[in-house]
Amino acid sequence: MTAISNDANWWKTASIYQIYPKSFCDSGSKGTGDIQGIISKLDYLKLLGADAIWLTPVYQSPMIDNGYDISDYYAINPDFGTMADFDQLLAQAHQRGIRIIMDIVVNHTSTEHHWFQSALGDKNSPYRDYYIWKDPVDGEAPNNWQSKFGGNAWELDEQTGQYYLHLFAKEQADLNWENPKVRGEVKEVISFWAEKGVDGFRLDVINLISKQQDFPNDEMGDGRRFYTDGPKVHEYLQEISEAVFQKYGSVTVGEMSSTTLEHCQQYSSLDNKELSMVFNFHHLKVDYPNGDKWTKAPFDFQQLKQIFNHWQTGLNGKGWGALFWCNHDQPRVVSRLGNDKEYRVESAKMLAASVHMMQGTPYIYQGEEIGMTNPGYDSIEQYRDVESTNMYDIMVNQQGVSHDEMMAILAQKSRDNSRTPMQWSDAPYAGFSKAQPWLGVANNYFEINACAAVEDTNSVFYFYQKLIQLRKEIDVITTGSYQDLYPEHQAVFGYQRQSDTQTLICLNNYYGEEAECVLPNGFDVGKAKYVLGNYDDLPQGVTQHQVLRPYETRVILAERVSE
Ligand code: TEU
Repeated sequence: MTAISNDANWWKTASIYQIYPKSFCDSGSKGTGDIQGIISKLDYLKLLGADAIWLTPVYQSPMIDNGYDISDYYAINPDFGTMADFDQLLAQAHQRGIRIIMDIVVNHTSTEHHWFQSALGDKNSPYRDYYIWKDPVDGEAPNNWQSKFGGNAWELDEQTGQYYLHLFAKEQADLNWENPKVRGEVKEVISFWAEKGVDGFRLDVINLISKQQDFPNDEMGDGRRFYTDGPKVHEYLQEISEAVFQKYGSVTVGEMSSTTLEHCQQYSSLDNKELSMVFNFHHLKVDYPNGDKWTKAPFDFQQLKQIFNHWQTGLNGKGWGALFWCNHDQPRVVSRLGNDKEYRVESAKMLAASVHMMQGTPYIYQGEEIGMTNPGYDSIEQYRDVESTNMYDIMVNQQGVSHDEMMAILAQKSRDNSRTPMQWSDAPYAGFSKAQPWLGVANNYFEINACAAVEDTNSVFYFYQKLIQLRKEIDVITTGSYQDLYPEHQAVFGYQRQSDTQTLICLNNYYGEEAECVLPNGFDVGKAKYVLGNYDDLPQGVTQHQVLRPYETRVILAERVSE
């Protein structure tokens, strides 16, 4: 048995593995994953070296948004199993030294939640004020705020003539955090899971909880500036943190939609008054030209480097960030920024090293560790995601975008790209289930699967394993400052991490042709050594002049030896 360490800062050298249960492993033949399936794969996660699992929502839910629409915070969705299964998962993970982080969705609830069911149609319901209701303006929605999933963000309650706010699907009603009773309920929910022994929480879109209370029309945009990092968000987070997170010593990661560095410095400030760390998404908008996700576009490499530089230097010594490329809302990174054909293995490893050698806590999304790709769906019937199907309807049926154009956009941008079943083996349905899965498996599972990866010492899997180990062995990865070495370079993303005793350089060629760069003048190559690479024939000594092969990554360490 591996004991769970009691170091309060364990998460600063940890790597966290994200599980999307519906697509992870089906212990039976339902075609959807479940908790017993997760339990059966804990040894695999142990072999990888994961310190913790972030489990996306497994609560009772009508699954309009795959669990991000919670109808009961205290119950497990029977599709995933029972509370006893959950308790078993927690115990079995802890036995292996793996912690569990639960996903908490408290910006909104499902409209099937009993609070909303009572509030709907009844202005006198004790739960009416749990949600945000407004009268129509000139017979229309109260303002022009847009739902993140397309269309106006207000839905009419015909019986009372008032509208409720939903920043996501209309089945996800926003909670009214101004109401102290709502904040009380949130504390109770989180305490319930903390009492069970859960180690931490990932807080869904938590920087959207405080809305500007006059709910103005947005003449310049979709309304987000009136509720993103809103007026009382820090106050509310401090309140929850003091009442729950600090009491239980929970690690917390806030998902921050369209946030700023200044706010994130405060959300994750080192005095731990709000959250342990933050996810921001700016580096994943480099293929959204002019902020528009719904268009097919190459990524902007220079912008990517600038964004990392901004966040790495800006959080150092002030706050803490999550490091990641992939999650259940993002396309597969090897298809997005790498080359998922000729250089799939090389580019998957290079992309992994480029973020894992930064400061922060890395998150690995299921399948990323074996270099899973986008599935390349070519028919709209293959998509399940509410955002994708809504956007198809809006863009094709209402805005006149052609079907073919939209299919190309979805193949690049849809959230279903990452939600395809985990590829465990070359058995039917990739060994994910004995039955037809709820979402089609990518047809490359014969070659790309966990069994094959575990058997091949050169696989992407063992590269991730090594990255996880290096973070534990080399202090500068956690503590060092960050400097972008070649901000203008057209192909190389190279940065230096520096502490009093160590210098680490991470060089990454983001393209399919050879690229050259020169190590900084002050860097003593004589004292340096390669600690990691994605080609198996690294040159002997480190040289000042570096020639990187297609998608090559090299990690170089120099230590100051005391005389
Ligand atoms: O996502 C929040 C969010 O705003 C985005 O990731 C969003 O899904 C994407 O930008 C749309 O283009 C979180 C969850 O991770 C996501 O799965 C949920 O659908 C969403 O909140 C609502 O709970």
